[in-house]
Order: sequence, then C-alpha cells, then structure tokens
Amino acid sequence: MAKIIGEAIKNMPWEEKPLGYKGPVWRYKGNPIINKDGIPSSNSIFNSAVVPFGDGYAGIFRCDSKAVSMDIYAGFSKDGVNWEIQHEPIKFEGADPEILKREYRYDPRVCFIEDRYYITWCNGYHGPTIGVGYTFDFKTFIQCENAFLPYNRNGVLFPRKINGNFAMLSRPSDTGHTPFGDIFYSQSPDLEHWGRHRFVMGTYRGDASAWQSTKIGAGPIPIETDEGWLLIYHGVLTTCNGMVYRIGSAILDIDEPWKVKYRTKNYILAPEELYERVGDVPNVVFPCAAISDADTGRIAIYYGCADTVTGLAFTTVDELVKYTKENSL
Ligand code: BMA
Repeated sequence: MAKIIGEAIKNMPWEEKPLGYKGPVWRYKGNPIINKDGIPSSNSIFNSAVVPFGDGYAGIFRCDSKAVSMDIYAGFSKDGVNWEIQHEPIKFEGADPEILKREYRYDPRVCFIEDRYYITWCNGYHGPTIGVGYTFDFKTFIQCENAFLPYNRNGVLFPRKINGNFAMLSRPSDTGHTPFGDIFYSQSPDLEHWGRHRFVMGTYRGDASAWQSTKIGAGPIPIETDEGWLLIYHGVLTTCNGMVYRIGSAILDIDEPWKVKYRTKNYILAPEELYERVGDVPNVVFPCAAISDADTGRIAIYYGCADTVTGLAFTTVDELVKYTKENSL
C-alpha cells in the first residue's frame, strides 16, 4: 500500500469509484463544479488551484472576463465543491513596480510551504513567464520577482525544501501556443534566485504514447509519497483538428526529483464528457491542483475543462501509484 506523506484532511471532497468503472481516475458526479459564469464578469473559469485553508478551503481561480482578459481571483469554500469566488481580481502589492505591472495572469498553482501559501502563475512580462507571490490569509497578496526569464509556463513548486533549496518544475516555452515543451527542475535558496536547472522529462516521440508527443507540463503540486513524488501532469497531442490535452502521472525520486522512476504510457484522464469535449477550446483536461489526505490516501484533482469550466476527479494514492508503476513507459 502506497502512503501519502503529509497532513490529514478532514472532510475532503470525495466520491467512491463507480461500480464497473475501469480507469484509475474517476469524475465527480456533479461536474462541472464551477460554471463559466461563476462570477458576473466571467466568460469562463477553469485551470484553477485550491488548498485546505482554515476549516475549509481557499483557491486561486483563473477567470477570463467577457473582454477575454485573463486574471486570477481568490475564492473560498467550506466543502471544496461549492465555491464563492471574489468578483475582483487579486491586487498584488510588494514587488518592484516594474514587476507589479500587469499584462495578463493565468493558470495559477497554490503551494503551502512552511508558513504561507505561495502562488505561481503564468505571468505576462514581455511574453509569458512564471509569476511568484504569497499570502497568509487570501486577502493580502505579495508579489515577488518573476522566477525566470520569458518564455516559460506551468511553474509548479514542491511543498517543502529539497536538499536545502526551494524547488520548482517549469516548462520553457514560446510566445504562442508552443508546439514543444519538456519539464525542467530548478532550485532556489530564497524563491528569488533560481538555478541548478535539471531536465526531468520530455515529450514522448513516437507511437507508443502519442497523447504526450507535442508537449507536457506539470499540473498540481507534487504529492509526497513513500514511493517518491507523485506528479500529475498534462500531455498534448497535435491532431489535424488542433491540440488535445490529456492527463498522466509520474513518480519522481524523492531526493533528486529530476530522476523519473515511472511515467504512465496511457493517459489517466482524457476529454470524454461533453463539458471536456466542447467549450472555448475543445478537448482539454488541464489539472492545476490536488488535495490529498494522508489518513485515507484519497486524492481529489481539480482540472480545467475545455478552457471553460472547472471539474473535480478522484483517485487514491494506492491506485494511482500502482497504475503508474504497472503502466510505465
Ligand atoms: C495552454 C494554456 C492553458 C490552456 C491550454 C489549452 O497553452 O494556455 O491555459 O488550457 O493551452 O487551450
């Protein structure tokens, strides 16, 4: 039995796997949990991140407005399923005014480390790069220096220091819709200066695992387990009709996370339901957060659907680790 190394989470969102369902990850019956018009100004709410907070949950949500301006908004929930999202985007303070200038913000991740909640997101600064900020209370938000030069996306922190340094996965990219992309690991003593970059894993060229042949990117904050870091990530295939986003999982070495122990050949979740198939960008499932309970091994995955709404799906650490090991490339 694989074990989560972390906190016990009381009353986390959960549904048992439906009888007869074969896959390692199953959807919440009430999906989508957040609709496109969850706040008055929104065109779509998707690719969003949540964490346990107080006696409930807090989150940072990607809301594209009816002007189709991309920004991030705080929200709160008692049960992790029903959310109240603020009507105004987050206002950051603190950083150098040059860095505080907003171009666009999207695809947030949230990671509790030591005493605060760090937020990373895709931040427009002469092209996309990784924005970094933090909050203690989801009311006041401090922005730090961007982690990297443009162009980069999918910056995902690890939930503790590794070998004495903060650690982040990211995906160097381009100014457009990036027809390539591999996952790298970077280290920092202070969350400002990043270096000691290591290659983690790349696209899979060839027919054996074509769903991840165009680009890949880290999803939720990696989950610490007794088998290594459990990483849930997205993989993209370019078809004659555009890009298709699916979800896979990998197990990374606990002390040297750039060493990949296992990585799924098959996807673990793919666009199948209508709300994943049809939307502003069809055929996209894009995970940005997971809540995991060390006591029961339950994992709840939050993912964007068709760049329009937000879905919830479930697995257990035991099931996903077993699946990843038994179906590894
Ligand atoms: C990526 C990002 C994601 C989006 C995906 C599919 O490049 O922009 O926010 O979900 O494309 O459109």
